[in-house]
Amino acid sequence: MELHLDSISKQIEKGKEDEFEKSFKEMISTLPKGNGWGVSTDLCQYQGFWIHPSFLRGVVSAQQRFQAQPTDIILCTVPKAGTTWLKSLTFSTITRTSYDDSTTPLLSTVPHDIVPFMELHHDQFYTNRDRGTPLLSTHIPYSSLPRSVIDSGCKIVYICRDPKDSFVSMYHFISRIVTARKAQPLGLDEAFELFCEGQTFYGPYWDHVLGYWKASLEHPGKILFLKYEEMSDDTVSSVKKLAEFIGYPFSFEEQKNGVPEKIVKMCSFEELSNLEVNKNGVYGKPSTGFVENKTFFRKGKVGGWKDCLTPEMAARLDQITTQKLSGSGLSL
Ligand code: PAP
Repeated sequence: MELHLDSISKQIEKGKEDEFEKSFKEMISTLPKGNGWGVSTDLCQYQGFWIHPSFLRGVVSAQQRFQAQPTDIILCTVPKAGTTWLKSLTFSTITRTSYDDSTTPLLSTVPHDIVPFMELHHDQFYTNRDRGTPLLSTHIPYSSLPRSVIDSGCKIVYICRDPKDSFVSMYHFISRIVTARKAQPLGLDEAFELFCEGQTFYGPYWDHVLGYWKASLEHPGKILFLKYEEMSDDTVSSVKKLAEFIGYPFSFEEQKNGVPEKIVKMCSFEELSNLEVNKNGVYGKPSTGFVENKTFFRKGKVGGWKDCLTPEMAARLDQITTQKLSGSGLSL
């Protein structure tokens, strides 16, 4: 009898999946298409942002089915602004009484596999969500977040970065992926033009940042807004602030024993990028393709754009940034 019920519920699930797939395909065919930077398919413009179709499936699925819990902590990031770092720091902060620097799962698992990514692991979230830690991550823009994320009152941590560094990071990341797939990557000038026009992964960059910035001003207790540059400048203070915000503050005793400093060291670019798993492992799924873990660790520097952009390019991006952020109270 139980077996019979099991097979009926599997059929119902399969029916729902087929229905979702059909309506998703219909919807996607109506969306404006944009340059996909040499990655197999075009980007789709969905609710004002340019998204790769394989991630868009996850965005739509999450919008329809993801149920946030009030205890969730969602790491929201604009791509190439410090997701890998933020995942490592937050995971280590939350699990610090279970693991230390010699036992942490970060030693053998890429940070992206430690904190699930909503767009990629959406199928786990509405049925059999792993409740091991309350952490999830996403690049979904604020205005497109699943309704339950807003309604549940769960905490959101957002990180952004100087668009010049994010652009350069994205350009190298995509070039490495495209080259690994034996295809032709975009030239720097072409990629730069697309980025300036807003046609980048989850772009326009500035709209993504402004969405979370404005929301953080409206709901300061719910959204913590971080900048990569400030984290680099004083990582220990940033981690203490993060810990406090997510409800895992460091005790006086822990601070005296240098626990925040140990977490910062363990999650530093130097430590993580030298781990075997991050030098030789791969991340992804057959449906979206695989990426070498080492592509998430390039230079990890503030101002690294100077090696890649001309002064004219930098001035142009700065000018767009100033214009877009004007009156918002935010500077990047
Ligand atoms: P994602 O959006 O694809 O997840 P994300 O982790 O946000 O990528 O950004 C990657 C950048 O963070 C890389 O920057 P770069 O290209 O300018 O070097 C990467 O080097 C940097 N990064 C990764 N890990 C760390 C870390 N532990 N500390 C500081 N920066 C890091």
